[in-house]
Amino acid sequence: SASFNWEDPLAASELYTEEELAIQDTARQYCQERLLPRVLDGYRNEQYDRKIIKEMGELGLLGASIEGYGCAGASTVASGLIAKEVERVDSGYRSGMSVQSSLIMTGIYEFGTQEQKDRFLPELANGNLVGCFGLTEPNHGSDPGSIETIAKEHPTKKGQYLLSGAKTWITNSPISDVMLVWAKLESTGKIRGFLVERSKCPPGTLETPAIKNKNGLRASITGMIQMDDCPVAAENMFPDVEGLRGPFTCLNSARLGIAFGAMGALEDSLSRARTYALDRKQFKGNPLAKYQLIQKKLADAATDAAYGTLAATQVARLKDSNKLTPEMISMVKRQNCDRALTNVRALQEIFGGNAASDEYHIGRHVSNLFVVQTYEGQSDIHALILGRAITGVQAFC
Ligand code: TGC
Ligand code: FAD
Repeated sequence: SASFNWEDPLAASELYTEEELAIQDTARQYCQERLLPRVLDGYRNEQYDRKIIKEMGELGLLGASIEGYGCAGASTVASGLIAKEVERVDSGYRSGMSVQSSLIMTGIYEFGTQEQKDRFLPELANGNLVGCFGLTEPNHGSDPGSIETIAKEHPTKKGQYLLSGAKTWITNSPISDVMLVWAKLESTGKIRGFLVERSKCPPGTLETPAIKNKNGLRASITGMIQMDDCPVAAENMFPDVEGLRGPFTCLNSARLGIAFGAMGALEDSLSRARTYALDRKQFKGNPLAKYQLIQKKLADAATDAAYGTLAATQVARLKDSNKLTPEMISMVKRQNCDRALTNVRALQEIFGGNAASDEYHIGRHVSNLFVVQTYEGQSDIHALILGRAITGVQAFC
């Protein structure tokens, strides 16, 4: 007969295929054995080890739902479960992976020429190359339609563009070999995607300084992309896609990964809070877990983690059966990030003063989840996307 499993209360695992469960197991083993032991050091010292991308590539975790090019060709659910396992350790590690898998690899796979796919995808899949995605600018975050980075045709060299402008808050940029930069074509004013290769940029045309002293996502590396007449061959431009459909298609994939990932961070926090509440005794030798107010925090977190996982799984299945709409992704990205952040903040209280020590890990999840709720469309922006779909009236401006 069935028994209640607090770690999977609504039996989400029943919805996964054997292959998906095997991929989740591989990811969990790697994350717990190889990433968890590094995370405190990485977070304390703001150090991201580039080897992590290579290790993930060797295990087939990068671009896992892409067919061919050395990728696993797994389901969207399997990709989501990978994100969940990585973020169970740290949102920053999931971030570095999301940018590689969902943002740049998906962009090339969906919109690249055959030559671009052949040249970049296998090397991004095995982690030999590190990539990033440059959309946000110092003056334009939630409103990427207003970006100012410009691509103009080279005045003398045919088949070459010169990119100028600045991108900021770009995950992986300081260590990237190839950057997917979104810029407006001077001649048309339309947004286009360019694959900027660091090795082909003459000195002084490209800088990618790191943004230091973050108070969240410290185990990932974040920086700027500063371009000053940076030459990019026309063969490195996506040939057809114009406007925001390009970057948003990549974001659809990454946002769904975040909806799974945030549930990993929440589940890890729940598990740690439960252990702490059973061990820690206050008032006549009772464990904290005996008190009703503590139990409510655990019940709330377990409920939201279970609901969020099921919802993300449903959206991923709809994606694989071509029944997805972007609003579905907005709904699960927003809800899962909001619920993860709210619950993790409540669970943090269970640790009392010890929550202030990073060795209990809970404070790290809280700080990370604030960023996760903000990037790839802050929660209120996703509320407006949903509001527009519900009413037919847009409220952005
Ligand atoms: P809007 O008029 O809504 O749309 C413009 C064009 O884009 C198309 N489109 C989509 N296409 C595919 N998927 C989607 N989800 C799409 N959403 C819109 C749309 O059909 C239209 O196409 P066309 O051909 O008619 O031109 O555009 P808007 O300017 O009104 O957009 C407003 C808003 C708020 C929805 C949008 O700008 C938005 O989502 N803002 C949030 C910005 C954001 O998410 N930035 C993310 C930066 S990357 C990042 O954070 C990576 S962190 C990674 C990590 O470290 O893990
Ligand atoms: P703003 O757009 O200035 O928004 C500030 C606040 O105002 C938000 O709460 C927002 O919801 C609200 N707001 C804005 N407009 C409206 C409105 N019309 N109605 C109501 N409220 C509104 N970007 C990339 O391109 N690539 C990356 O790899 C990347 N990685 C990141 C990593 C980190 C660690 C961080 C912190 C950010 C990263 N970003 C990246 C940038 C991220 O996507 C943006 O920070 C995010 O989209 C929000 O933009 P903003 O910071 O400019 O905030």
